[in-house]
Amino acid sequence: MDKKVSKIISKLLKFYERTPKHFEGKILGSMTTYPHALAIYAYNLFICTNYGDPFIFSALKKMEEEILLEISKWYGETKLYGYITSGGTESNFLSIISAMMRNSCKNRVVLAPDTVHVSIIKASRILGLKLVTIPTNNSPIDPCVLENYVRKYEPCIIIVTAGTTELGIIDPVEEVAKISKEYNVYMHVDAAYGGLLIPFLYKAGRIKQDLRFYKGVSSISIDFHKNGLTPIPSGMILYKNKNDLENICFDASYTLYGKYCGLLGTRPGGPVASVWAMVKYYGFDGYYEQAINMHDLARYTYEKLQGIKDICVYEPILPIVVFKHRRIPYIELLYKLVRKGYYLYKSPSVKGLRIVVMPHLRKEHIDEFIRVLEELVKE
Ligand code: 0PR
Repeated sequence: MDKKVSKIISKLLKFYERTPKHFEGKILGSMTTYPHALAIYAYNLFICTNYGDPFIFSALKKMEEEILLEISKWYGETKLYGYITSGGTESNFLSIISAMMRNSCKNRVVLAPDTVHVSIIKASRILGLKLVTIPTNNSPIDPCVLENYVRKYEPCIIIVTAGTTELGIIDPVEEVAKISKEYNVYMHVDAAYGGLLIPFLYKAGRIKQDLRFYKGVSSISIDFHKNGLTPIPSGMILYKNKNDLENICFDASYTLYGKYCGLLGTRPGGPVASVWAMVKYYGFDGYYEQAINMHDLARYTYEKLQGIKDICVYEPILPIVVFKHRRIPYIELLYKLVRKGYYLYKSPSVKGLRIVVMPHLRKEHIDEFIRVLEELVKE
C-alpha cells in the first residue's frame, strides 16, 4: 500500500480507537445506535448520489416513493407525501416553513408544550417566529389548556411531541388534532424519537396512545437514524397534503429537476437508499419486534435501578429510563459515570439522568452498568 495512505490509515485508526463504541454498551444516553449492515451497504452503494438532484439520480425518487407507500400504512394512511431529511432538526424546521407558507398564518407564533425539543426553539428563533411554550410539569399537554392558548395567541403552528427527548412523554395527538382542525391551525407532531416506536408499542398494547394522521394533523417527523437502524443523517417529514410538501421546495431553474427541497442543497442519497433497505428488510413486523425488545429491556433497567438504595426512577413510557439519586446531585453523578466510561444524558427538567435503550443495547450491558452504579453510589 502507498506509504502515505497507510500512515493516514494508522492515524485514523488511532482516532477510532479512542472513540466510544456502541457495541461496548457504555453509550447509554445518546439516541444513536450502530446501523444495520444492509443499511451501511445501501448507503455506501449510493455514496456519490445527490438527493438534491432527483433528475440525474432518479432511482432515489423511486425509492422515496416506495418508502412512502409502505410507511403510510404504519400511520393509518394509504398515501402520504414526504421527504427524507437530515434528521429531526431539519424536519421540524420544515414543518414550520410549511405552516408559514400557508396563507392562513395570521400571527408569527409557534405554540408548543414546554417539553418541546430544542430544535423548535432554534427554528423559531432563526425563522423569526415567537415561540410560546405551555407549562406542563412534565406531563402530556392538557388539551383544554392548549385550547385556551390557541384562542389567545392564534398561532401559525401547534407542535406537540410523540416521545419527548427527556422523558419519552407522548402528547395527546388525537385530542390536539381536533383543536387544530377546529381552529384551522397547522399541526406538526415531532415524533423524531417516538415515530418508529409508538405504532408498534400501541399495537402490542404497551402504550395507550397511537400515532396517526388524525384529522387536523398536517405533518409528522420521524427519524430513521434513531430507531430505524440507518446511518446518520436520515430523518423524514411526512405530510398529509401535497401542497405542504411543495412549499418546502424552491426553484432552481438551472438544474434539470428545476427545484430543490428542504434546507440543504446538495444532499446525500445514501440515507434514501438505507431507509429504503431498512423499510424493506424490517417492515412493520421487524420494527414491531425491535420495539418490544427495547421496551422489555427498558422495563428491566427500570426494575434493576429500583433495586438500588436511594435511587428513584421514572417509570418508562417509551424505552427511556430516567433516574436520580436522593443525595448525589445529578450532574455530579453524571461525571462520576463518565469517569467510568459511561455516557448518559441529562433530563434537566427533573434533575435526573437519562438512559435511552437503543437497539444495540443488551441485558448484559445493563447488568454491568447496574453493578458500576451500585459501587459508585456506595462510595
Ligand atoms: N425531536 C426530538 C423529540 C428529539 O429527541 C430530537 C433529537 C430531535 C427532534 C432532533 O433530531 P436530530 O438530532 O436528528 O436533528 N434528540 C436527541 C437527543 O437529545 C439527539 C441530539 C443529541 C440532538 C445531542 C442534539 C444534540 O446536541 O438525544
